[in-house]
Formats: sequence, structure tokens, C-alpha cells
Amino acid sequence: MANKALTAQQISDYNRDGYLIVKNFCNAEEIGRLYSTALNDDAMRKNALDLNDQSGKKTRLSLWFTPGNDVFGYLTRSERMITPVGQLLGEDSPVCHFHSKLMQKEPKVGGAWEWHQDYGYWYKNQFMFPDQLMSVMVALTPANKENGCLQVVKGSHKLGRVNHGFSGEQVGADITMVNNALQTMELIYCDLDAGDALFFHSNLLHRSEANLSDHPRWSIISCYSLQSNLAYNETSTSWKTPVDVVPDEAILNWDAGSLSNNDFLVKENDPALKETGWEK
Ligand SMILES: O=C(O)CCC(=O)C(=O)O
Repeated sequence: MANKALTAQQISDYNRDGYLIVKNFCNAEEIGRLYSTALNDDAMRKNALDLNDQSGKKTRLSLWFTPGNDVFGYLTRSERMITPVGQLLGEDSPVCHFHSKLMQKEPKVGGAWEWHQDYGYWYKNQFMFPDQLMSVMVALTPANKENGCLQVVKGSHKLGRVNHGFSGEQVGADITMVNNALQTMELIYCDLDAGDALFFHSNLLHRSEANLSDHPRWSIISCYSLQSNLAYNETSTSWKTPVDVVPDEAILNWDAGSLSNNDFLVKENDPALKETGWEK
């Protein structure tokens, strides 16, 4: 991606639709380095959590808060990432990294995600402003209808937050509201090639189906907030710490450590996870 800044048209598309796809956000060499770290880093593997979907299929992810000096830290702190995120969230306050998740949807076993808004989880952390929260999914493998790509309801971020209840170990949006939204707005399958990025608003309704194909569907999802967006019920700290931005070349050219020093979410130790489902 040669030019880091989004165009006025891209910003207006995001504001209208609640999402934006940027093709070739990472090149093949960068994805190669990220994907091989995802597969081989010990800390990433040891800290993977399995969450049950409604049907009991497992969806595996590793989640950490503070972005480090590893190849995923370099991606999530890169100018290429932070410049557009700042444009979309508003440039009057520094961008902070809430957390990142490596989503590991294995062939045949990778579970579904129920319809939800990310703010359906995050209002429990008492973040004040959903417009100042967003996620960026970067595909490490192709994602398509066959292997359970993300589905979004175009424009649904304008609904505001809808009610959420529990669904397996996940949180699910009120199905009446989801069905109303699906009758009113367009359902989009976000077909991504490896290296493409999907930027989406914290109130965008989205889900994904299980991966019943023979191919893995792996991605990293990084969530960002602005420093001005206070979270009154969140014990991690990176959400209020401005991102220490690195040049894009870091992803390929800088020495990258293991993720072993990262502050991973540990399911067993997290009271919120035990009591009320996991804290996404
Ligand atoms: O990766 C997926 O399939 C869904 C993830 C998701 O919905 C989320 O992290 O909010």
C-alpha cells in the first residue's frame, strides 16, 4: 500500500457503510512473515483460547493488549495502520491500541461467530464513545464464503447499540433487531485475499459461519480507540496509551522478538470470563 492516507471518498464510504475494504494492505512477503510467526511462535500457540460457539464448535484465538516489538506489534503500530485509523476515528486525539486477536479458523473445526456488534461487548468495559472505537481485520489467508469469511450488514452501525445476550461462550445481538436489519439493509460477504484489510465500526453488525472447508481461515483483528475515549471498567492499560508508531518497513526489516513478553488474555484467570463470558 504505497499511499498510507485514505482518500476523502474512502472516508465517506466508511461513514456511510460502517466498513471499508483496502486491497493489498500488506504484500505477500509481509503476509509470509506474519503467517509463519502466527503458526510457529510458542507464546502465540500457548496462549490460544478455545471458545465454544452455539453448536459446540470451537473457535480458536489468541488475544493480547500491548503491542510489542514483534512482527504483529510492528503491523499494529505501523504508519500504514495508524494513519487511516486516525482519519476514521477523528484526528483530535491520539490513537491507542485496545487489543489484537489472532483468529485461527481451522478447516472443518473452526466455529462460527454469532451476529454481534463489537460495542455489544465493549460497552461492558464502559467505553464512552462507540464512534471512537473500531477494528481492522488483516487476512493472513484468503477468506471467502466457503471458509467462513466475515459477513456484515452494510450501514448497520447507524442503528446504535442493540441489546446483546449470551450465545455459547459468545455474546449475540438481539435476533429480532438483526432480522429487521437484514430486511432493511444489505448483507455483504467480505471476501478477502491474503493481505487485504477490512476496517469496521464498533457498532457494525457482523458474524461469520463455521469453516467447513478444507482450507484454514486465519486473520489478525486489531482494535483501536482514541485516548479521549475513556473506559471506566477496563483494567488493561494499552487502550489509554498512545501507539508508539513505527515505519512500515519494520514489518519486514526490523528484528522481531517472540510474543513471549506480551500481556495475553488468559481465560482461566479472568473473572469477567468466568462470570459473564469472555471479554472480547
Ligand atoms: O473472525 C471471525 O470470524 C469473527 C470475528 C469477530 O466477529 C470479532 O472479532 O468481532
